[in-house]
Amino acid sequence: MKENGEIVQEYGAEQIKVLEGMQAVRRRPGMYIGSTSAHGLHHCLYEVVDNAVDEAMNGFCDTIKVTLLKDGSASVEDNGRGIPVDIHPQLGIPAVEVALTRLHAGSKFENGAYKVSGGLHGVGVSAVNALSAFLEITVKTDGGIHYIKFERGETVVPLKRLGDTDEHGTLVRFKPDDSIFEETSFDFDTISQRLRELAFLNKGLEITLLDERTGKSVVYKFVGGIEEYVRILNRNKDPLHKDPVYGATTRDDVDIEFAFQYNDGYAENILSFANTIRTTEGGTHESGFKTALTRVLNDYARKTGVLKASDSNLSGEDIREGIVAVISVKVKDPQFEGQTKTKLGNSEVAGIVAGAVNEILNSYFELNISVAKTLAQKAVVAARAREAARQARELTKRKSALEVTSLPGKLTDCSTRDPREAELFLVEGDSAGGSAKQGRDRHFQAVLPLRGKILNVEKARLDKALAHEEIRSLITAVGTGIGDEFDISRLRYHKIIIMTDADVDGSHIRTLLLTFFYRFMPKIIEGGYLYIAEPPLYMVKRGRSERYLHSDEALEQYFRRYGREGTTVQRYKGLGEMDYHQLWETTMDPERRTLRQVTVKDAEVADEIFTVLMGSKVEPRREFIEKNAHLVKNLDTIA
Ligand code: 0RA
Repeated sequence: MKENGEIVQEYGAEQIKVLEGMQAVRRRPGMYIGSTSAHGLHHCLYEVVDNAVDEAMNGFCDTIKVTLLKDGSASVEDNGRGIPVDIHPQLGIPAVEVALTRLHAGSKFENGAYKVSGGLHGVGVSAVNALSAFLEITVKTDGGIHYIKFERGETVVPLKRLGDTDEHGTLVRFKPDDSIFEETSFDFDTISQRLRELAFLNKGLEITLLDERTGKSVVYKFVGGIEEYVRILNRNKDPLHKDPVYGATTRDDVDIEFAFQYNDGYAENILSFANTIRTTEGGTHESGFKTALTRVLNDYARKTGVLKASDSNLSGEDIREGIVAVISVKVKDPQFEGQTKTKLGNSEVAGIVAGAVNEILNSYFELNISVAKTLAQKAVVAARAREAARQARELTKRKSALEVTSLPGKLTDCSTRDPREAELFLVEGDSAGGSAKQGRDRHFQAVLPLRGKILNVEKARLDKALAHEEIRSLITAVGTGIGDEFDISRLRYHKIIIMTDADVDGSHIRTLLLTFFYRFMPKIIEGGYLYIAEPPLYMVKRGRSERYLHSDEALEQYFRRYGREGTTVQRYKGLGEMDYHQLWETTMDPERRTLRQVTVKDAEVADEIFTVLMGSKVEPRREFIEKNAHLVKNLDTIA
């Protein structure tokens, strides 16, 4: 052992090293906190918050309060055990001082007892201390209230005992040094969002944000954790299954937690986190999750015959259509890679996560067969739609290469070349098509007849429909192309009007067309270019007067008002029953017709009806129709 004198000398050397460390941080702050912009500023606050969150993650605290003060400082208070204040055996100074003045101090805040540090990139709170005009800590622990203060990382008030308490917790308050930071004003919304995320990732943890500069405050607490997060992300969507699928486990020292729920949309929304840090670039945890999901659903689809032996596997993309998922892992030594250091690089994590998720999902789907079925079927529909889109693109590409501007032969075009005044009528059947052609105003009204073949929506899948010449003609006539080539500026008509019979076949073709536009040209609907013509159901004649009526209710009302006597009622079963003159008067003349603009909601409803109706399985179709009789009826009468 060394003699006393030598220890003092070493202590001095140690002190110099500490000061040099703090100065190094101040000289090159970017190396520690990324930048000295607003980003770096908030990074500092998160570093302090993460220490409190670690305490919560380890089960020692359940409340954190973040305060933005008027003097530009910020404080973070937790009700954890309190940062240790006992004297460090080797260094002879309080542990709290060691933690705040030694870079990567004592491995207490990065590794060691802290199995998983939320600390952003492990810079530690000492770097924050170095970059603060002042940083003070009040610790309640071991029966006492303790206080220590630093300026620019140097101890200015050594740890002292202020009084007694039987409470415990830590309060850290710091003011970023304005000679270091270009931006020194904390942003409420930015911080609020991060705290909300942390609250989701740590179920039950209550996090309060109070802005004393404005009086604004918010409290986050999610007892349901990431499962609740998924529900909230799907709040304005229509989920395909009631409860999110949830799993949590620890495997090979990796904590894994995931939740997902599908909606009836087409987007993929996966949020992944590693050690509570949002990994926007994904990484090994995310790919492990995806691998397992793809594997399990493919196995399921094969086992149950949703996929035939001759079908190729469902792709990951198809399987993830409509998913909302949150994946959170905690690993010992996270490696962050990528452009923005938001990609988890630890290679072993992929296999660990895949294995764990695989197991959990297999047993989940064994117990929840209906969810598995729904998801597998949804993926099959996605696969078909994707393939159909690809084929249609090929076809239109090939076509346009051969005959550059040639329009389909079936199209009777209008003479105007101004899309803003041009209208395209999609007419069911050749005979109605004939009337429409005769009755139209040829200056601005074009007619494209669609033949009955594609009427049988139940048997004709969307991909089959796309193989139809009519649908290809439609794509060419509209002018925009579909899928990746879609270009709204090439839209040839600003009103595309579906004109079909008011019967079951008419409703089927509407369903098909709405679904088609919704899936392949959604911007046509979003832009308000798609309409449905509403032809009359009846013509009532009395003497020389003729009245067109659009519904049974209108007919009843007519009888109530005028009586039945002397009237003859003609019921139109199809557009073909009207002569061209009547068709113009009742359904095509802008002055007299009724058009209904198609909304995205209409199209979504149609899409769901289509999805179920086209299914080859009788049982789900029957179930669906029974369950949604009102929707189907609605679609038959209004759409
Ligand atoms: C006990 C031990 C350790 C840290 C803490 C408590 C602790 C640290 C912070 C930071 C903010 N709030 C806190 N609350 C408690 C050191 C690690 C160890 O030696 O286990």
